[in-house]
Amino acid sequence: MIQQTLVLIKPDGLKKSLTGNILTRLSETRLDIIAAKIVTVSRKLAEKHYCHLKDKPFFEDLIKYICGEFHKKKVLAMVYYGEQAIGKVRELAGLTNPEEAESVSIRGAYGRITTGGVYENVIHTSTDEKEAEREIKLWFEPDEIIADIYPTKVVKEETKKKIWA
Ligand code: IDP
Ligand code: MG
Repeated sequence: MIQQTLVLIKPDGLKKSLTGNILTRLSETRLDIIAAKIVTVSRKLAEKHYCHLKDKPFFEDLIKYICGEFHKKKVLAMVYYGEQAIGKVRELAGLTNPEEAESVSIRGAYGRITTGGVYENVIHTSTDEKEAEREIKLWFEPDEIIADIYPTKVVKEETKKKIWA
């Protein structure tokens, strides 16, 4: 089954200069990158992304973590596309808890649990097709993705936007 999945290299991954290593590991999957950008994560985007965890005791620290308060204020957001994309990337990423993740997985190799209890696990990947769709639509506009993965429509925009001067 052809799928797409959202992949984020989180602020700790960028701070620790792990981007190259992580992309090399991800290239083992032979999946295609169909979108990529560097994003400074707003609190609003972070809260929407992690809305399923809003009642957890670690939620506030998680929001600070993904917004880059503990590292650099940026993440690398990408969409990977191809056969069984979700499972392949999840498998390479490893378990959520970096101490339980296999040591050869990305999270097992590079993640840590802080003394404050945040799982700094360097990468996010979608869990299933429903989550992937919600997350990809949250992080990317249709024009930023080079494949037609979900239906789109054309609307006339009245809002102001910045262009090159
Ligand atoms: P996932 O990233 O493996 O899909 P989720 O349950 O969706 O795991 O959690 C999102 C993120 O929240 C995790 O990647 C991790 O950074 C953080 N997190 C999840 N569970 C815990 C926990 O029990 N303690 C601290 N941080 C957690
Ligand atoms: Mg998740």
